[in-house]
Amino acid sequence: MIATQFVLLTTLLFTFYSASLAFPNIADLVKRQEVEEANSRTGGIPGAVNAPPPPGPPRFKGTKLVHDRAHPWKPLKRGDERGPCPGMNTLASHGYISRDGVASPSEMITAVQEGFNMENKLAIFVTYMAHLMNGNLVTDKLSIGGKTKKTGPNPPAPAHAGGFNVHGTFEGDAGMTRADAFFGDNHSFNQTLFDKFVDFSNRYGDGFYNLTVAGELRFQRLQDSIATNPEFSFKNVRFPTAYAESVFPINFFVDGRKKEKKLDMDSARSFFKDMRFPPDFFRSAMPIGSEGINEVFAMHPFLPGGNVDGKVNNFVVDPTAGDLTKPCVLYDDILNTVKGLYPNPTGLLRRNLIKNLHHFYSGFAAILGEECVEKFPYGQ
Ligand code: HEM
Ligand SMILES: *[C@@H]1O[C@H](CO)[C@@H](O)[C@H](O)[C@H]1NC(C)=O
Ligand SMILES: *[C@@H]1O[C@H](CO)[C@@H](O)[C@H](O)[C@H]1NC(C)=O
Ligand SMILES: CC(=O)N[C@H]1CO[C@H](CO)[C@@H](O)[C@@H]1O
Repeated sequence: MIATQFVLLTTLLFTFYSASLAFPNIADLVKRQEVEEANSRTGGIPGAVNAPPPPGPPRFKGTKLVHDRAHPWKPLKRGDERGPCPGMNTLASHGYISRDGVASPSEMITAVQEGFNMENKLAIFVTYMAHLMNGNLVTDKLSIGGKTKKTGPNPPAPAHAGGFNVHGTFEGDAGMTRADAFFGDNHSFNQTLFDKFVDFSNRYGDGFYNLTVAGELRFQRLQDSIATNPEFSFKNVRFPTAYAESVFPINFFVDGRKKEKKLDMDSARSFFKDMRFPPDFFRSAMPIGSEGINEVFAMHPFLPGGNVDGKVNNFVVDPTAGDLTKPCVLYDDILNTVKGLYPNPTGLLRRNLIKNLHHFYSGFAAILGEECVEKFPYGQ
C-alpha cells in the first residue's frame, strides 16, 4: 500500500516536474531572469540584496487587538536573539518579526507600525540608525540582540554587524531596566533596576508609570550612573534615545482603549521582562512617537557629557556634543560613526550605504532635523 502510494507520488511529481521543465510558463521565466539579474547586481555574495526603500504608513491607523490569534506569544528557542529593546523583543516573541530576532529594516518598520502603531517617520529614523551602525548592509539583516551568523557573512572590519547590544552606538548608559555596559551585562532585563521602576511609580505615580514618574526616574538613572559608573557617557545619539525611551512605555505599552496615559505594573513587567503583550492588548489609538519627551526633559534639564579620567562623580559637560537642541550636531555625529565603520566601501556595500543613509535622513529630517542639509559621504 505504502509502496504503491510512493510510486504514484513520485510518478506524479516527476511528470509535473518534467512538464514544468519542458514548458516553463512565462511567470517562471521572468522570475528566473529577475533572480539572475539580482545576483549579478549583488556580486553573488550569499544573501546579498539591493536595499529596498522603507515601507510607508499603514492604511488603517486606529487601535486594534494586536495580541491576536495570528500572533501568539512563544517562549524563546535556542539561538533566538533578544536585546535591550523591550518593544522589539515583544514583537519578536509574538512573531511580528521573525521569532529568532533577526530581520530587515523594512520588516522591523512594518512590525512597529502594525504591533505598536509607531509613527512611520520615527520608525524609519530609528530603524535605519540602528541598521547603519549595527546591521549587515550587504544582506539587509539586523539582530535585535547580539551578533549572530544569521545576519550573514561578516562585513569588512571595522564594521561589525553586532546587533542592538553593541555598546556606544545605539545602546547606551542610564537605561531604565538595563544596566550600564560597565557593570557587564548591558542588555538583559535587570530585576534590581525594575524594582526601582516600580518604586518610582509608587512614589510619584500612585502605582502607575506616567510622565511625572518618567521625568523623575530619567533624572535618577543619570545620577546613579554619575555616582557609580566611571565610564559613564551620555551624549549625541544616546541623548535623544534615552529621553524618547522614557516616554515609550506611556505611548506604546498603555492599552489603546484607555483614556489615561499611565502604565500599570503588571503590564510593565509583561513587556520589559516577559517580552509579552498583556492579555487582549490593543495598540495605541493613533500613530504615535516621542510625545511627552519635552515635558520629561523640562522636569530636570541636563547637559550632554560624561564622567572623565575614569572617575565616578566626575561629570564634565561636553559643549560640542549633540543633545535635544542640536539636531545637526547629532546628524554629523551619526555620519561620523558610519564613516568610521565604513571607510572605503565598494560595490553593493557602497550602493546600499548610499540608499540606507538616504532613508535614514528622510526619517531623521521629518522628526528632528528639517534644517539639517542632507550629506552624501559616499556620493549619490
Ligand atoms: C523602531 C525601531 C526600534 C529600534 C531600532 C529600537 C532600538 C532600541 C535600542 C537599541 C534600545 C537600547 C537603548 C538603550 O537603552 O541602551 C532600545 C531601548 C528601548 N526601546 Fe526600542 N527600538 C525601536 C522601537 C521601539 C518601540 C516601538 C518601543 C515600544 C513599543 C520601544 C521601546 C523601548 C524602550 C522602553 C527602551 C528602553 C529600555 C530601558 O531603558 O530599560 N522601542 N530600543
Ligand atoms: C543590575 O543593575 C545594577 C545597578 O546598575 C548592577 O549593580 C547589577 O550588577 C546589575 N545586575 C546584573 C545581574 O547585571
Ligand atoms: C502622575 O500621577 C501622580 C499620582 O497620581 C499625579 O500626581 C501626577 O499629576 C501624574 N502626572 C501626570 C503628568 O499626569
Ligand atoms: C561594551 C560592553 O560591555 N558590551 C557588553 C554588552 O553585554 C554583552 C553580554 O553580557 C557583552 O558580551 C558585551 O561585551
